[in-house]
Amino acid sequence: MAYPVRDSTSISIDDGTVTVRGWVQEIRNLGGISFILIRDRNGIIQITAPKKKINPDLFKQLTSLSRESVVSVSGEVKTSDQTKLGLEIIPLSLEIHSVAESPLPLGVVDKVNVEFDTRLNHRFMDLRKPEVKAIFELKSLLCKLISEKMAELDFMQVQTPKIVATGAEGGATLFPIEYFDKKAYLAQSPQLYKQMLMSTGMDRVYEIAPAFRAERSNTVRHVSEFISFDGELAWIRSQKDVMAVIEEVMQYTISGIASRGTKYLEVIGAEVTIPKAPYPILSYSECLDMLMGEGMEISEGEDFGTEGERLIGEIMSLRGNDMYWIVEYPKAEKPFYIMEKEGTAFSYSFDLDYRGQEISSGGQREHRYERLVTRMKAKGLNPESFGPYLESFRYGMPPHGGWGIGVERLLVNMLGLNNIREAILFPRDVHRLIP
Ligand code: AMO
Repeated sequence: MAYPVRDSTSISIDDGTVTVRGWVQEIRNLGGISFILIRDRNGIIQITAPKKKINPDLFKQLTSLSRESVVSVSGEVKTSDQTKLGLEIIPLSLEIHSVAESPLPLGVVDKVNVEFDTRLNHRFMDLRKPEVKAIFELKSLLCKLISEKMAELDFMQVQTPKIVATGAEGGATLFPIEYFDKKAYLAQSPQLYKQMLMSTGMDRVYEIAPAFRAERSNTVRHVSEFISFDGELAWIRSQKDVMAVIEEVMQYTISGIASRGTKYLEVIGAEVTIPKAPYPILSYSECLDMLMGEGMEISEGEDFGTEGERLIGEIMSLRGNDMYWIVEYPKAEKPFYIMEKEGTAFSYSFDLDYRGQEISSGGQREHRYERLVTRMKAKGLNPESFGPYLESFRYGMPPHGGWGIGVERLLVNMLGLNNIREAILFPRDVHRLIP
């Protein structure tokens, strides 16, 4: 064909006529001529219907369509300097697949500001907006980029159970479920399983899967269900080996979004900057000093909290760093599976922060059985409830470490969105279980 056609599955060409399939976005009736805009996943195309030149029945049908109805229109393609795409379609026939009721619960093109809750209540409609859909095109690309890089680094993709008998990240955020006659939970993280895999010889694994947290905190960064990108690798010499992998994956994915996601970034109006690498490494104590210097009331051993993280982010951004590590957290602050730095109050753990928000945490694990049990007990946990996990440490476990990255937090900070829910198709939080 001589004319340009969008790379789309909803357009087909047959003997010089083209058929477009999509949603009726808008109808402009100018009396002698009508314009109908049809939208599909890739964009919008204009149907130009001159009253005198087309079948009167067809004209009537076309101009009385309700907005958001789903149709197929066949016609002749003409180049046009009046449309963005540079072409328009003169209709020959119309097939109506589904008539949309009116009024619509939510406008797709209306410029009026709608409450986010209203948007989420009618999410299927909200997702028809190109700028909303683009976020999910980019999320899909992000997961693809992660998988590309992880495969290149020889990581196996794995799937671990999401129905579990024991939590790994503290009892407070566990969702109990009914599991036949047993008590079970939704997995907070694949932590115990990815570590168990280290004892099998699968020495580099990763997973991109849902994680569940009964988070009571109603914030723009916490949800009850998020996608966690987890990695675990054996034979590490220190946590630095883990950090090096993450840094490589982050640079690859962020650059990939910037170069391969341009089409969607333009729709959102977002610009992605590639963080300066290597990422600076700050110690917990350094961060504490920074915060005290800013007048924040915080004492040794305390978590920085949202406000503390934000302040550190501001300072780091003035230094030109969007992405930075925070290491040497007090061992009391970190989970039982993290290795202690012997003879100190610290641990071999890290957080990765992106523009003032923690997007990842991880570290070197305690792979020595006796010490692991001691650490569990010190944290008030009962080793018996971790039986199958602990068993894998008793018959040969290599040194290892890993991380968990919140995929939505990564994306939201990359795109400059202000609520994690913007990056979740159907978010779940304290107040939201539907749609
Ligand atoms: P952590 O609990 O820090 O570590 O979680 C890892 C990352 O997951 C994301 N995240 C969340 N995102 C949205 N809503 C939530 N409620 C939420 N909770 C966590 C964050 C966070 O940095 N097992 C360890 C990781 C490891 O050591 O391998 C863990 O889960 O981006």
